[in-house]
Amino acid sequence: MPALVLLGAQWGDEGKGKATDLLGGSVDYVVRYQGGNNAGHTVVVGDQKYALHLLPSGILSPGCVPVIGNGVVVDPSVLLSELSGLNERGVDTSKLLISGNAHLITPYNVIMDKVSERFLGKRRIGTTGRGIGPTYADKINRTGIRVQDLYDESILLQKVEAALEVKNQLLSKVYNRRAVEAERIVEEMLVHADAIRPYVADTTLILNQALDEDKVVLFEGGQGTLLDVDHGTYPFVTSSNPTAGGACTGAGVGPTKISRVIGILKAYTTRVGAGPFPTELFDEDGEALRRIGGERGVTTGRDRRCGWFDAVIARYATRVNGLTDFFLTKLDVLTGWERIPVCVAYEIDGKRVEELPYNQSDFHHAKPVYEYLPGWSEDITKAQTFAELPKNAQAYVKALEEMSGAPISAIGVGPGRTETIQIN
Ligand code: 2SA
Ligand code: GDP
Ligand code: MG
Repeated sequence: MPALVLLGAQWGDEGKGKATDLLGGSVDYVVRYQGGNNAGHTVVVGDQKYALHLLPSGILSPGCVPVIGNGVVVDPSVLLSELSGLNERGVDTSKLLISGNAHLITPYNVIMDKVSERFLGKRRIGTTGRGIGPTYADKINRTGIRVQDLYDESILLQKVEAALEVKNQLLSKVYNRRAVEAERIVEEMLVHADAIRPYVADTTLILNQALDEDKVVLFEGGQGTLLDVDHGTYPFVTSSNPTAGGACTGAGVGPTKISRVIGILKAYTTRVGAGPFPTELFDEDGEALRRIGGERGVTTGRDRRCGWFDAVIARYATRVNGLTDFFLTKLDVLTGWERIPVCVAYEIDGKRVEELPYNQSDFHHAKPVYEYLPGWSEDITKAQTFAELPKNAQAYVKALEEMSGAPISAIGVGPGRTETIQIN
């Protein structure tokens, strides 16, 4: 099984960091293929907690080569501070590889993200304000700046000037902001060039050679399926493709190489930022999930919106990603409820709908149809096998598996590495 993809099956924050770290010991390369430092992946190793934003979670596994693929957007100053933070804690980061084709988040892209959100007011997306959307917009608009441009000063200046032509008009005439000077931007960007240079590589070539040698490559998604710019709840999405296909374009590896696609699935649902969320709770149950689950943004510190498990979304994730299996996370958070509602279908304009509607207005109107599963009160955080779970917890997992359309191969019962039940 040379190449596998691990991705979020809901709206992100399902526990991908922990899952990647778990597999880290048995893989040779861990590759981020989209997104940037909007991600917040938490890994708990013993009594140490790491919050990774841009770097792949595999960086914490000593035998593993961490790779930032061409599909990622890189903020150089964030990259270097994340690296030095890990170095201070004794983590070796010297094996990191960064694609020369990855796009750079420039200072003006961060400004554009923040001012456009402010300008949108009530209609804002609720972005992380890290410059992600404007950087991908520049990439598609062919006015982006790539990592390799840092090593050719005259080309860098020309590209920055071209990128600023329209942006400076927008900044001064629409957003009422000062225009940005190209020379100052170039100066600012070059400050980091030498420090990044040792990591820059032809990552597509390296990964394909590794696969030819039967090395194991894990592609780690950021955000989640419903935040995908093509398959998510557009426009309330991020600007990249966290879905499985994104791993191919974001790393330069063909789909024939991928033999396993794991969806990380939380035992309930959360979302950060604006947009539709059929099972969202506004009562004390939502508050309890947030408190017990520690549902707070790892990057921005925002409270996450919380709701019950939504099987329609899980089925959709199985379909659009071709999932082979799920890791179910945070089952322990549900301990203590007498009965647990699970959304099995939607009611839209009086009709029962089993599959996620492609029409945005239908999804906004979707009301959850709940089935109620019996809860459990025993502490499950020490369980190491499926048989050790209380009968009702076992039944909950089996019901979710049935509704979601792919087998569950691991269950998280706590944030630590060892708090995981492997099945088969
Ligand atoms: P952006 O900044 O352009 O990607 O924002 C667009 C939408 O994508 C959502 N988004 C996220 N949702 C969940 N988790 C993410 N990472 C952080 C975390 C989020 C945080 O791990 O907690 O700290 O707030 C993430 N990144 C982007 C975002 O909320 C917008 O809805
Ligand atoms: P990611 O973005 O998908 O990597 O997820 P985040 O790190 O943003 O959020 C997941 C949170 O849940 C982190 O605080 C993890 O430490 C924690 N976590 C992961 N798996 C489990 C689990 O099975 N049980 C509990 N209680 N916490 C978990
Ligand atoms: Mg996260």
